[in-house]
Amino acid sequence: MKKLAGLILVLMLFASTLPAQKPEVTVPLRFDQYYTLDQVYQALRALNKAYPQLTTLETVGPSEEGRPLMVMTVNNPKTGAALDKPGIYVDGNMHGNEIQGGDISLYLLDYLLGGYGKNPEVTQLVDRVCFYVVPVVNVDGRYHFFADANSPDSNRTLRIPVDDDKDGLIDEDPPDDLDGDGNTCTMRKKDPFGPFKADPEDPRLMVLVKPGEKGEWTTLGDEGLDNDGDGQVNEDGPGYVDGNRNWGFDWAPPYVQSGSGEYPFSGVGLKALAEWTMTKTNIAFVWSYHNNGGMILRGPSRKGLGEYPPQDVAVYDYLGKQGERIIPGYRYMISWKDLYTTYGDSGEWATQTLGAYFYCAEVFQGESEAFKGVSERPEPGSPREETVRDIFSPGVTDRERIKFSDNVVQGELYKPWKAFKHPAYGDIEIGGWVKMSSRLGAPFMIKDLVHRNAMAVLFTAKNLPEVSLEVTEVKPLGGDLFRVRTRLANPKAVPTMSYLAQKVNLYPKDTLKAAGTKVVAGGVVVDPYLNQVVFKKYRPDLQFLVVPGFGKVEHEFLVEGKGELTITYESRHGGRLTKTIKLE
Ligand SMILES: [Ca+2]
Ligand SMILES: [Ca+2]
Ligand SMILES: [Ca+2]
Ligand SMILES: [Ca+2]
Ligand SMILES: [Zn+2]
Repeated sequence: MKKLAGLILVLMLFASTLPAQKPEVTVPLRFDQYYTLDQVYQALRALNKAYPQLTTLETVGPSEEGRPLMVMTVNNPKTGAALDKPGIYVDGNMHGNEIQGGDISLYLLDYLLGGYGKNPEVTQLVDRVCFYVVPVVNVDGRYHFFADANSPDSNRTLRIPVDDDKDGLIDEDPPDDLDGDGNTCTMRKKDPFGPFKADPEDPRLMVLVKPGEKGEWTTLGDEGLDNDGDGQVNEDGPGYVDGNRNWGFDWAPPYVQSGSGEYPFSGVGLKALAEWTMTKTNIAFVWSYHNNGGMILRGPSRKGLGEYPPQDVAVYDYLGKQGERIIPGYRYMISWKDLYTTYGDSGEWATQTLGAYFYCAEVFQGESEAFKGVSERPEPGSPREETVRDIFSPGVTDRERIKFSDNVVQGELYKPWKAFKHPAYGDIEIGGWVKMSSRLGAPFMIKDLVHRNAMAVLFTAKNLPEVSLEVTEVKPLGGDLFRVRTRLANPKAVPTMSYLAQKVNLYPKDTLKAAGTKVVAGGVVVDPYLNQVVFKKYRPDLQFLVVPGFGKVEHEFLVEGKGELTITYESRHGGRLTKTIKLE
């Protein structure tokens, strides 16, 4: 008994020294902080447990470090099998430090599932469309971003060891958290010949000296030591295979583009995910979430691939412009032209291999952390506004950001410079922007970001093909002969097959099949008023077609014999429909 009391006392003492226990993740999910990888897993399990009838939680492949890559499918089996409905795929956090995609994915899931049966729009959408959601593609990256000391820009890639400096040692000299605060900030040293001086407006910031001006500071890169004593500091950190340069379409080797890996899909998690997506033949649209800059990007990712067919561009333009309205400040752009060229990215894989439409969203605008009153803001669209726009942080300067940090989040985003004795550099200072800054909005702004981005996904999901099959005419032509006309209509923006997929014959087109009685002729009605039909020479009972966005396609069958005629429409992205009529 005494022993037990002693044990309890020890446990109590131990407990009192632990940091406050984090509350378990519960449904509905909260969006007032970023989820760690472990919390993402907990959130997915909690959603699956709360909505078992609508969700399937699967593990795809293990990552480089053996972590599960989790995929949640939202489908209502009562309204049909997942593969018989148009599908939309959403992923996030392919780059380890670009974590918001994980939170957007969780918000999307929570919103769809929580709204099902309550909000008629959501209910209708969940009944009609299948959602595949992969909150975290780079699971090792998300884990390490939270667990390790980092800068806002570090820890981007997959955990595939690469000897960056070709010295025979692998990942031997990463950045080091010298002051143990969980960040790898910036190092600087007093230097009258340095290129920087203190910013006269805010001495915590530095500005470049003008020609002839005396310098004050030299920057020495990310916080760290020369761990291997080779005379270079932080020259070989963990990995460097970029998860968004290692996909299996239009891949290029590292001498063309750094980070592409030794061969396409050398990332084991990426490969497993790609294989999984290839079994989901109904994926008609893909959204992939990165940060930052406030962009909705479409391909092509490289000029040499050529512009997409104009009908596809029309779909992108329509949905992209709407995205700009749903997420104010975001710009709809073309990735190679308005951002930069990439080889082997997931977007071109989705477009050219899955035959889906694809947007990459670069979420978070630095502008949301500007420190400006309304009278200090240039008129939107004015020449003055255009000149302050930097592609990744439009309309915000470091002077504003540091004031935002000081006054809106009480200094949490910026570490004041502190003296440090460095074994190689001597007396230096360490300070600057912390890990959870710059690319990541302050936590109080998370909900706005995740909600608006999830609503942009919902708008595209609502615009997935919604095909109806109508028999518009059954006309006896005398004897046993009948003329049957059908109309397949789609009131939504996305066609049942992208024009790019049609152009390269990526997979068979949709089919319309008439069965039951003898089909003597069949073809597409090119002009219903002038009765112009282009008949198909062979197998008239089986028509190949695509139902366009905001459009229709009509067919005519001449059939012989009384009885039942069954017309079946089948499409990868447009679902499956059947109509049976009686000929008498
Ligand atoms: Ca090395
Ligand atoms: Ca540090
Ligand atoms: Ca070194
Ligand atoms: Ca180092
Ligand atoms: Zn990215």
